[in-house]
Amino acid sequence: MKSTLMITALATLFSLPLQAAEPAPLSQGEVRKVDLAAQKITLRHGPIASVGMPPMTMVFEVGEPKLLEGVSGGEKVSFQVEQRGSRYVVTELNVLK
Ligand SMILES: [Cu+2]
Repeated sequence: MKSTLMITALATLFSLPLQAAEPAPLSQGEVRKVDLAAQKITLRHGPIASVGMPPMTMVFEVGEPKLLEGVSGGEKVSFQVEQRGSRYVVTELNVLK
């Protein structure tokens, strides 16, 4: 009986930090333009809850150049955005097939 309680307590302790560390859900968008040289991407995006942004078309910086590899205009993507000061940086980008 006592050990069951202990296991439950441990499970609770360990699951809380895991939930807190979960990344924000991905946002959806469509690629308008890719600028490899400037490491920028123009996306028409849906709402981005993680940074409180409504749907719009805008230019994002890209965290790593390799995120833009094989990405071209017209493709649907899911992506993650991080706000760094006044800049919005795409940190994850997946082309949706
Ligand atoms: Cu925006």
